[in-house]
Amino acid sequence: MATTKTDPKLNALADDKQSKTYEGLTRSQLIEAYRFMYTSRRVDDREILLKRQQKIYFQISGAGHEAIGVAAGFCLKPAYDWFYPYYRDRALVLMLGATPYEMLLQAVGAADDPSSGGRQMPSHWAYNKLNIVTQSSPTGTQILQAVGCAEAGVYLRSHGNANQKTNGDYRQFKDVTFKGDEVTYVSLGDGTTSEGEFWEAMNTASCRKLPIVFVVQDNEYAISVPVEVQTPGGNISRVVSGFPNFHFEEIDGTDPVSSYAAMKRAVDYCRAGKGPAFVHAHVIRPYSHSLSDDERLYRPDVERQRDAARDPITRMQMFLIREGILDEKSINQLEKQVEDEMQVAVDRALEAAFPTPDTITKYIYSPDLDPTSSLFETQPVFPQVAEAAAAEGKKPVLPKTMAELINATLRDEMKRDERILIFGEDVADASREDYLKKKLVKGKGGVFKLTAGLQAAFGSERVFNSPIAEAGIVGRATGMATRGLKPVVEIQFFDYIWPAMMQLRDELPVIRWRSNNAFSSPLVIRVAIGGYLTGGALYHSQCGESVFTHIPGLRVVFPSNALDAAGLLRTAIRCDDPVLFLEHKRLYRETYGRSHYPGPEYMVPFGKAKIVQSGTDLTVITYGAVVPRALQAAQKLEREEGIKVELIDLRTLNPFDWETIAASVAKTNRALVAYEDSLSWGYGAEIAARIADKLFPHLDAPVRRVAAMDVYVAYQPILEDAILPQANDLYRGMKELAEY
Ligand SMILES: Cc1ncc(C[n+]2csc(CCOP(=O)(O)OP(=O)(O)O)c2C)c(N)n1
Ligand SMILES: [Mg+2]
Repeated sequence: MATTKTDPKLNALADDKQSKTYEGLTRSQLIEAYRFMYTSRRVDDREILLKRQQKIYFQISGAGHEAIGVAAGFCLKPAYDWFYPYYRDRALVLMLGATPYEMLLQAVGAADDPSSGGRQMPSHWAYNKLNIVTQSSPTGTQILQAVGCAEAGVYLRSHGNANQKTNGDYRQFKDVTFKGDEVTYVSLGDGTTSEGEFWEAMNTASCRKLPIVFVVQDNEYAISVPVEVQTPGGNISRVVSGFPNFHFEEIDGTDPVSSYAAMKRAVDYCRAGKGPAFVHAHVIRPYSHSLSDDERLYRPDVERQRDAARDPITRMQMFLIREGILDEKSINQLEKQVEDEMQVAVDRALEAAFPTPDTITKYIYSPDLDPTSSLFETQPVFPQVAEAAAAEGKKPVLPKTMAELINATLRDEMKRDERILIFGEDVADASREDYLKKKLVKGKGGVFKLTAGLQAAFGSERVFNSPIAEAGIVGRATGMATRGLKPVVEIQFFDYIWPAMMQLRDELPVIRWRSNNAFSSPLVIRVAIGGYLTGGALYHSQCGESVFTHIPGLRVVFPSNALDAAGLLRTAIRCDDPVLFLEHKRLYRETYGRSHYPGPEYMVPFGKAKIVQSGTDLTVITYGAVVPRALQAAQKLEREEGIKVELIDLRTLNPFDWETIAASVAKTNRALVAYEDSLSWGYGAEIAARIADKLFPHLDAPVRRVAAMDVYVAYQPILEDAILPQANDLYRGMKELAEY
C-alpha cells in the first residue's frame, strides 16, 4: 500500500489503547483501511453528482467492493508488484497511491488525466509509476495480459541480461524492471468468468505455476444477469476447484479483516513461487451497474435491502466502534477530513484544462522510433557463396527460400536480443525437451518449420509451445511486451486468428494511445496466410488483411519474396510498434524470390514499396502472392502487346507507400490494384479510392481492381483456380485497362 494519510492523532489514539491486532492488522491500519474505503465511496458519490450536473460524462462505481480492495492493498506493493485492476477497484487503486484528484481528472476528461489524457472513461486505471497497467472496457481481456505480465517476471528472473538498455532499437525506449518475488494482481467480476479468455488465463497460470493472484469480485450480477446464469451452480469457486497448482480462497469480501487474512495467504503463496492463487470474494453492488443502469428494473427491494445490510462501509464503521478503535466523534472527524479534501480535489479537477484536438493522433504509434525512417534502411551483405563455391570447384550454393530466411532472421535476432521470446502452437522443436537432449527426436519447429531448431538453440524458456488458444497467444504476448520483452509469436493459420480478435482490435494496438503513451506493447505476430495451395480449402487459405489495416496502431506487413521477408521481419522485431507479419504459405518455398541470407543487420523500412518492374503504360499495385502472378502477366503483355506495366509491390500495407503509387500513376495515368482477398471491401478498395480522389487529374481510365471472387476458397482445385485471381485474370485486367 501507499503511504498513510490518516491524521496521526487518530492513529496514536488507536494504537495507544492496546496492541491488539486483527489477523495481523493494527488498529491504525484499520483506521487507514476505513479512510480509503470511505474515500473511495465518496469519490463515487461525488462523481455521481457531477454526472447529474453534466460536468462529467460517465460514471461507474466501486461501491460495495471497497473492503476486498483495501485488503489487497495491504498485501501488495505499488511499483513492485503488478496490477491489472478492473473498474470496481477504486479502493485498491487509491490505496496503491492514486489520488481522488487524479481520478476526477479522468472523469472530467482532462489533458492531465494521468491514466489516459482524457481518452478513456473514468475508472479505467493506468498509473505507470505504480505498475498499474492501462485497463480497458472489454470484460476479461486484462486477464490474459496479466498472465503474460507474470510470465515476463518469471522469465526476467532467470535472464538477467534481458533488462539491459540498448541503443538503436525499441530497447532504447523500453525500461525493464522486475523484482524476484513480484506478484501480478488481476481482478474481474463474476460475470466475466464466463469469458473464454478467463479460462485460457486460468489454464496457463495453472500449467506454468505463475505468481498471479486472480480476485473474482462476485456481486452476483453482471449488469442485470444473475450469477446462476453465468456460472453452473452459481459458484465459481466450486467450478474452478479442480485446477492444479492453485491456492484457493472463498471469502466475504465485504469484511476487510477476513479478506485481508485470505489475501495475505494467497499473495504469500504466489510470492513464495508455489503457483497462482484464486480469491473469490463475495461482495455487493449497492448502486446500479453504472449510471446508465437502473437495477430496480430487475432486482426487488427485498434483495437490495439484504445487500445493504452487508454494506462494507457501515460494517466497517460498526466494527471500529465495537472494537473501541474509533468512536463516533472521531469517525465524523475522519469523514469530514475526507470531505474537505474531496472538495478541493473536485474544485481543482473542474478547472483542469481539456486536451486539444490537435493532440488526437499523438501516440497511435511510437513517438520515439519511426520504422519508415532511414534507421531501418540497411544494405544486404551477401556472403560470397557463389564465388567461393566456384573457386573451390564445388556445386554453387543455391539461394534460400523465404521459409529459410525467416528462420535465419529469427535466429540472428534471438542471438542479439535476449528479450525475444517465441511461442505459439507447435513452434517448439519438442515440448518434452528430454527427447531432444537424448537425440531421440529431431524436433518439429512449426507446422511450416519456420521456427525449426530455435528451441534447441535458445532453450525452452525462450521458445515454447502454447495451448491451442489464440486469444491466449496474443493476450499473453501483450502482457509480456508491456513489461519490455519482445514476443515474436505465431498464429498457425490466418484462418484461426479470430479468437484473438478482441486482443487484436481492442487491446494490443490501443494500449499506447489509450494510456497517452504511459504504456506500450511492441511485439510481432507472425501469421501464415493465403491460398493457391491446391487443397487448402476454406480454413487454410483465407486472406483478410484489410480487417487489420483498418486498425489504427497496428503495423501490417506482407512480403512477397525471401529477401524482403528477412529485411522486414528484422524491422518488425526492432521497431517500437506492434506488427502483424503476414507470411504467404505459398511463397514459403516458392522458387520465385529466393535469396542468399542478407546478413544479420539487413533491414527494409516500412512504408517503402518496391518497383518490381518499371513501365510507362499502366501501374499495377499489389503485394504478397499476387506479385509473381502479376509479374508473369505483365511480362506476357509486354511480349505480346508491347504494353509496359509498372509493377509495384507494396511490401507493407500499414503504412503504405503513397508517394511511389502517386508518382507512378502520374506517369502512366492508369492504375490497377490487384489482391488475393475477395474483391469487395478489400485492401485494394482503399487504394483505389485514394487514387480516384487524389490523382483524378492524372487518370485516363477508371481505377480497376482484380481480386478473388466474393466467396470462400474451395477445396477442389478447379474451383480454387476460378475463385482466386490468376495470372490470366491479371493479364486480362491489365490489357483491358491499357486499351481503355
Ligand atoms: C466483452 C464485453 N462484453 C460486454 C461488455 C458490457 N459489460 C460491461 S460490464 C458488464 C458486466 C460485467 O459483470 P461482472 O463481470 O460481474 O462485473 P461487475 O460489473 O458486476 O462488477 C458487461 C456485460 C463489455 N464491457 N465487454
Ligand atoms: Mg458482477
